[in-house]
Amino acid sequence: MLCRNKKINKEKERSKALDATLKNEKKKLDRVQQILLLGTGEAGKTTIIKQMKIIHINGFSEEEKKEKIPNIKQNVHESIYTLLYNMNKINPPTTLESKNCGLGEYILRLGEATPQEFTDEYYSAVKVLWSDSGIKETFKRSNEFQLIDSAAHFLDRIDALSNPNYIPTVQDMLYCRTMTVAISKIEFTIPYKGQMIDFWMYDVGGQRGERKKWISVFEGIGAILFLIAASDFDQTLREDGVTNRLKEGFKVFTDIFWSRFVRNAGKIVFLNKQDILKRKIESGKRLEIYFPEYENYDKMETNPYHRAKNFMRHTILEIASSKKPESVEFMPDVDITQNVKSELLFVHFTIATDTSNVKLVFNDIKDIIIAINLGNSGLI
Ligand SMILES: Nc1nc2c(ncn2[C@@H]2O[C@H](COP(=O)(O)OP(=O)(O)O)[C@@H](O)[C@H]2O)c(=O)[nH]1
Ligand SMILES: [Mg+2]
Repeated sequence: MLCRNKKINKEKERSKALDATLKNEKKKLDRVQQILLLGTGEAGKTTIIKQMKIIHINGFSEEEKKEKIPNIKQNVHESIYTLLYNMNKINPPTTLESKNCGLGEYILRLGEATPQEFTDEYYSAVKVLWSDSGIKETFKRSNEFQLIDSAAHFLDRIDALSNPNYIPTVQDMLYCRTMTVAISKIEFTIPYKGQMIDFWMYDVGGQRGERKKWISVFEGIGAILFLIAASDFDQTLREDGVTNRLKEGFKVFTDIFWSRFVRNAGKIVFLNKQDILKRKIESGKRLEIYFPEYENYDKMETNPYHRAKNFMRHTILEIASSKKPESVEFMPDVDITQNVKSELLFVHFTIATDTSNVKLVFNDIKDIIIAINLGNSGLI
């Protein structure tokens, strides 16, 4: 516990220092394209930052990859523990094949915290359990509890991870989930029309408790990249286990879109996790259960996945063209709403874990960001 507090304090200090640096460097900002990543927890913000490092900087060194091994192991344990723990919590409950009950009890006995040591016995138990029909059934119903998105990726790779010489692949680095609590920044340079343009991209925590910090980074921001996990439509928030995650994503976007602090910023929405959305819709999950208005949306579209993703884009455009809200959630007592130029809004469908997809989309939006920035500074 002590260590944890220390870590948070350290991160607070770093966040404060970054704030101070920002103020000092204010003069330089006009020439830099600043992008702020926003969105609810687990929408994919930190994954986009990792992609910028892969695409525009130098990717991950062997050292950086090795440093992530404890986090990856944590993802493995959290995944298998959560699946087992929830088998008799969901209604109707699921059960392990009787031959695997002992292995299930062994993992549950280790507790929620990541074990100190990952033994051969541990790895083989996880491997057997991951192929158990009861666990498979529980995994299919993982929208009924809180399971990290990287669960299937790492549980499928248990053989590779158990090798003592294991070095994470780039894909492992992209899937590794760690919660962001401070504000961090990545800088990169892109050639544009014969000159080099500097970009600063900021990553923030997305959980409810983290959003108060967002306002401290608004000043001078040229573009907001707002991430919504489109696949979240049948899941509830990790923070309360009740609120629909996608509805929360739309609600927070509404607050940001209408905030006067980002009046002149370009607003780009990534409807992310399209791979998971497609899989869910094609496996028969029904959007109308959570969004009744979907029932009557574009009945002419015969491809169910296209219909679902278009509905989400439609919802975003509706938010941007309807009346401004009374107040916004992260500043409840202040009227910070305003009239927004909706021509500054762009919507993309993305898969943040897919480097070639992010490369294409980013190439598209960088021109928009530069154009908006030049427009704001009166240069065009
Ligand atoms: N399959 C899939 N997983 C994604 C995608 N985007 C993010 N993830 C995973 O979702 C989890 C949460 O992403 P993260 O970037 O940490 O979200 P943040 O809380 O917004 O920073 C990570 O395990 C990512 O690897 C996506 O488009 N598809
Ligand atoms: Mg994050």
